[in-house]
Amino acid sequence: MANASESTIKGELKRLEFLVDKDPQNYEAHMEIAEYYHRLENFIEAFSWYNKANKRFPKKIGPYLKLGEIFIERGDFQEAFRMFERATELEPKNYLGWMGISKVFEHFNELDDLVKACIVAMDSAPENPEALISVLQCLVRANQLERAEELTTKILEIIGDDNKYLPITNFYKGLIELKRKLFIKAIPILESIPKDSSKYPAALHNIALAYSDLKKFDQAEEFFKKTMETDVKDNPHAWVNYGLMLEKAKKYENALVAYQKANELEPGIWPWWEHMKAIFIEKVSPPKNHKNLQHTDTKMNLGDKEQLEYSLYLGCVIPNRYPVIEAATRLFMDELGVKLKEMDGASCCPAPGVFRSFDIPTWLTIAARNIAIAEENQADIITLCNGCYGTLLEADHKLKYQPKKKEMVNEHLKKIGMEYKGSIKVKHIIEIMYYDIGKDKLREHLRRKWKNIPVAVHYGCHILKPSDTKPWGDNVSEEPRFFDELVDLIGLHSIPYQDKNMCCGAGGAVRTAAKEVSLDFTREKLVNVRNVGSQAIITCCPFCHLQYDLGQIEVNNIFKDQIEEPFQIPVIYITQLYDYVYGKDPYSIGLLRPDQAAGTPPFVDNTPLFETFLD
Ligand code: 9S8
Ligand code: 9S8
Ligand code: COM
Repeated sequence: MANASESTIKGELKRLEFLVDKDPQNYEAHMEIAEYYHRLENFIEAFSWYNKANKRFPKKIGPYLKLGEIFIERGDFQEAFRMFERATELEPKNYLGWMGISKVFEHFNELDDLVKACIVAMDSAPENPEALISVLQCLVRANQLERAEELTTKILEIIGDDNKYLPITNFYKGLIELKRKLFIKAIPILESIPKDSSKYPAALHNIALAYSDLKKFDQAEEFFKKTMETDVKDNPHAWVNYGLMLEKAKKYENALVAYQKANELEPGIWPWWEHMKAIFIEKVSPPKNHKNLQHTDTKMNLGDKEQLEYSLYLGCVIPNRYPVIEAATRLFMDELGVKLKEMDGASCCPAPGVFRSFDIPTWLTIAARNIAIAEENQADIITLCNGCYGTLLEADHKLKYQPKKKEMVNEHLKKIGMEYKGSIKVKHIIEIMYYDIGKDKLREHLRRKWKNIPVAVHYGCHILKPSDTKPWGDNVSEEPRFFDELVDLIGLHSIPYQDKNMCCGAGGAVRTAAKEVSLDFTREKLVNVRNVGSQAIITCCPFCHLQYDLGQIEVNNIFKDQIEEPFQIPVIYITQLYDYVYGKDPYSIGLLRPDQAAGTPPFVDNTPLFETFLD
């Protein structure tokens, strides 16, 4: 049969070529020939015919669009852009040109430009459902969920109830809710996608993910099984997703099979299956020299300067509640060749929102004692917590510039044989990453990137305010970017959300004194973060971290009736985020939990971060 149709095509091609020979001005014949070759995947011939058409009919938009498509297929996005740009110059109202341009922006991850191109495309074909659906797809990819939602409403109005575009429109509607982590809302929409729709397999897969996030593992498994009866079975990401779900369901043997399948399809896609096997199946501790745990010995190239070295100040929350932040940070610094000196005998900083609010001399003296310990180390302080940073930096500043205060604290410190000199600086880990290590160095150690997923960066209060003693530059504190830049650097996409600089709710002793009030802040922040489809919250303060992670569970209980669905937004500390892209094992850095022991972080499951929605 194939041969028969092939020979018909050959005949057809002969006839068309004859037409062109007879009349070189026959544009349609040129394009038909090219399309035949294109369909036969004979790109060279297709390209040469489109090119010929383009040269002979420079005012026609068709060849530009087709050449653009071929360039994209070949991965030459620069050339593709040139073609589509020319097409939009010829016909500014042709949505295909704008969609082509948007594909190029999507490839280069230029999300703002992508959205702009989509909007022009949308305005160019306001009543054409096919065009609008391409725009919809692109808005969902760019994570413009509110815009995308408006567009689905518009498309549904245009097409009515009974239309071939209904399933695909509903599919994106479901995907929008899924990205918002509104699983209970997403499932019925996705379930309405009929079997004969091209989106059916992706819908099955996404339903499986939703059930997995809802911890309804039986249903999740049922849908994964159905998914794997479709073409999705050749998608390695889908097998990783399947494995992650089985692992959560504690079906480790089956998870192993799924991971192996994923790695067969794409070597190295989920290298941690060996580790999972050791922990859960063989019940031995994972091999120490596991390849993902090995770190490079690259030392910082600091020119004449010596190796970077800091006094590690841990504060209270990390050792008591989130020791995994310490582990992740030590691994991170070790990878970069940064030396950390211990601060033996350090106490609470003391917390700015608590001690400073009650008694400044006491606050200052305790802070001075901590700084003096680091002075004995002769190494600047690295703080991993905004509150500790707030206290130690502020106290250091006061003591350096107000001699009377320095005298006062040293009188006290003398009694224990200590002295505050003012010989070192107090720094925050974000400051050290941004200024001392620098983006170039941070980039050098990358072994993988995060998928381009939208995340919400939370700065927290004490890293920004009071701004006069902070190192971020004039007027930065109102609209800071430095932390977002560090997050974007490793592949993620930090997205804006409402009241981004608002307090997480924990600080200033509010969590201790008025838990519900503090959690109400957190609830509001979580709503804002979820609305824009953020897949995680990134922190640089263990107290904020605790408030979002453990606090999220508390919000889900206390505000059950006010929130649409329970929140499930993973919370990641900055060094955990980096360790993962530096190839560290997710179990060792607390992203995945080796046992499900209640009462240990993370309280919100991080697995969804590694999952991929199919669209
Ligand atoms: S230490 Fe005691 S309570 Fe806390 S973590 Fe940060 S702030 Fe300083
Ligand atoms: S936000 Fe307001 S005060 Fe704070 S820094 Fe950390 S915790 Fe959350
Ligand atoms: C917040 C510290 S990190 S405090 O509660 O404001 O002191």
